[in-house]
Amino acid sequence: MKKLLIALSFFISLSCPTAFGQTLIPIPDTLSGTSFYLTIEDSVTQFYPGFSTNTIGYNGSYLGPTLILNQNDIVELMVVNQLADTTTTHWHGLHVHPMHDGGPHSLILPSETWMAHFKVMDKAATYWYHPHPHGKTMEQVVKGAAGLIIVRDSEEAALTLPRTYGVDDIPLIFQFQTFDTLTKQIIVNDEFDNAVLVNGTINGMVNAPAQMVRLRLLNASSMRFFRFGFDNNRTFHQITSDAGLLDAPVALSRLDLSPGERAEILVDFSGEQGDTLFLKTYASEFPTGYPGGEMMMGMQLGPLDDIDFNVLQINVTAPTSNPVTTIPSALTTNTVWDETGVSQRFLDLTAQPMMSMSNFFINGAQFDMEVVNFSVQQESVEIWNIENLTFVAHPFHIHGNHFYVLEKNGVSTPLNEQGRKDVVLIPARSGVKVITKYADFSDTTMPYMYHCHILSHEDNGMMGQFTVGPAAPIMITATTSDVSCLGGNDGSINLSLSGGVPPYTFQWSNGNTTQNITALSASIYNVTATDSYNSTVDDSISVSEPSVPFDIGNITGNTSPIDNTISGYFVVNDSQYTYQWLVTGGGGQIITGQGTYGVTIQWNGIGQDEITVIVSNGICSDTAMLSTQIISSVNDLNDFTKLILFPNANSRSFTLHIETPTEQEIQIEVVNVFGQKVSESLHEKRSGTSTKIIDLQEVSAGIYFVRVLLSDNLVTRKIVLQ
Ligand SMILES: [Cu+2]
Repeated sequence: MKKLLIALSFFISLSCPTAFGQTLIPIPDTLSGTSFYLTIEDSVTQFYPGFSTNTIGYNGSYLGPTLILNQNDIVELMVVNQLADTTTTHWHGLHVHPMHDGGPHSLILPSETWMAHFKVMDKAATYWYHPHPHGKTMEQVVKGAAGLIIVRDSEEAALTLPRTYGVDDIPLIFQFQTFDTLTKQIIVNDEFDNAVLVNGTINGMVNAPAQMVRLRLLNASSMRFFRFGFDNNRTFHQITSDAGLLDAPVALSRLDLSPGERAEILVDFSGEQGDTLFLKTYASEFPTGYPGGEMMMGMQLGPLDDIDFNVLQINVTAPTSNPVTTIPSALTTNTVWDETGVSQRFLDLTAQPMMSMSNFFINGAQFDMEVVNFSVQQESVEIWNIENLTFVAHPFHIHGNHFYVLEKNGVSTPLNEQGRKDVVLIPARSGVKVITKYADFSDTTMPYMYHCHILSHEDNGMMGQFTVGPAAPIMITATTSDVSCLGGNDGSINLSLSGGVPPYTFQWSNGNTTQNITALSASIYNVTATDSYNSTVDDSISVSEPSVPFDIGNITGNTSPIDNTISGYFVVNDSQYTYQWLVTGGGGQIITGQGTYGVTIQWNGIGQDEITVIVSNGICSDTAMLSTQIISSVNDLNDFTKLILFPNANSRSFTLHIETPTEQEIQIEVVNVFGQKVSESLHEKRSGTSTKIIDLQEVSAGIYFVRVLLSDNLVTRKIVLQ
């Protein structure tokens, strides 16, 4: 019944021509320079006369200022969080280091300030910024937290194009919204959207001079797509895709924009002074499954779905004194990376059950903050094959870099999507191929995000994260007695030696290890090192006759509180004797045979210990000593307290993400393996989700532990500084 009422009131307003275009839309203020200050705050906005609607804005009550960035400038952007909730601010489409990307890991607590700084490496186009806190993105964005970013560069500046902001270069932020019919409050639910706002205005109008005008279009909706066109079906020209100029203007009468996508178009109003026209959305023309059109099996969800209607009135006014009247024939040259031989990545988008509108997956998994789904190698070109197995179209966004769409739905990409993109619309039961290359910002711990830009899908798990690994991840070196691997990521790496029987497999972590190979008989061996991201390096080594009967090599202390294990190995090159290894205080084990034996000791003590491992065959023996300190045992981890480090290793500046269910006095300190403090202790009261940036620039390389002492327990994480 409620849905019918919403639909009814909408049709009444549509049928009454005076209901449209009574309010001039505001043109967002601009901020320019190299230092930008944004304050995100709770506010109220009047969308309907007499109604105060609760909203969120940047530097204002709804939406935010347009940031004007110049290519090659080094900029800093300060974001002050005046919300009662945590937030983040993501620079959508910009090519920046993941630490400055503003994804879900860069939380800004209430009353705190976050600063991003980066060199503007992007090409001239229209980008945007919005919150990205996991699970809360939709609520904060639909309540109004979004703004445009315009990047300018010399290439675009050399073209004859309209670029007087707000006059012949008009920014337009389009949003479907759900307003409560009685209270006019924004309802955080995108299924029944009943209004369209342009720059925060319902039934808005804009003045445009009688000349060539550039419109910068952003679909900032949570879910619905637009199929833009004019009421007289006039031709217009698209000049940019999301992240840069197209090769040449593309003549269109319809333009689809899914959430997150941007396009700049040129519309020629020459000679039309005094005319009034409308920009419309033609949702009745959408293929099945496009949100806003006809959903599966003829289902219509919201009152505005599957119909064509006006979204913006345009009043053509007098031309300016020096109008642009032409359209350039060429704009730029987009060079797509060569596809031959590049690695392929496969992602599929699914829903469970099949017809679900709220339970989404990528490669069968929902987003987990603590799982990095994969790594791409810096400098390597990749093709991402993204298959949409659902009955709903999804806009797919990848952070930190642009891509080119190679293929859509099995056919070549439409001309107007052949430029730089960062969101690609994937129709229902269809697939796309995009090609990308992460040439910069290798960071094996701080991830970038990829996700559906339908905000309710993203918040409900249709998101993943990946890191950019170093360009040359693993180096293998060998002597007659040792083989070493250096590099790779922080996960475990397998090194297998084949050519001998049996093959030898070693595990190592933190990107480097040296393994003793004196037990191997003389031969040439193949070495394959594979890290946890499946980066593989092949090499071969030559081993001469071993010089010692056996050797305990490199027993290393692993004082991780997760498993409290100490591991090492020894090798044996004859089978005549019985070998025994003993650990002081830890029991022993009888081993016979020939080969390489791993030693793993479960160590339950807490505190500093000297551990001695002796391997003996009754004739000779070898001893390894290990000094270790176990900071905490696994039992100390409080189920209700989570401590996450981003990056979690090898970085001298990282963020602690702390979750505590109740307010607690927290002490944070960093200690070395002997328990000595290497940084000042911090005592703070914390509750809920909070973050703390730890900076260890002055600390020398080595293994350290971050200890967070709460009132009744201790949580510890190991870090390795290189
Ligand atoms: Cu989606």
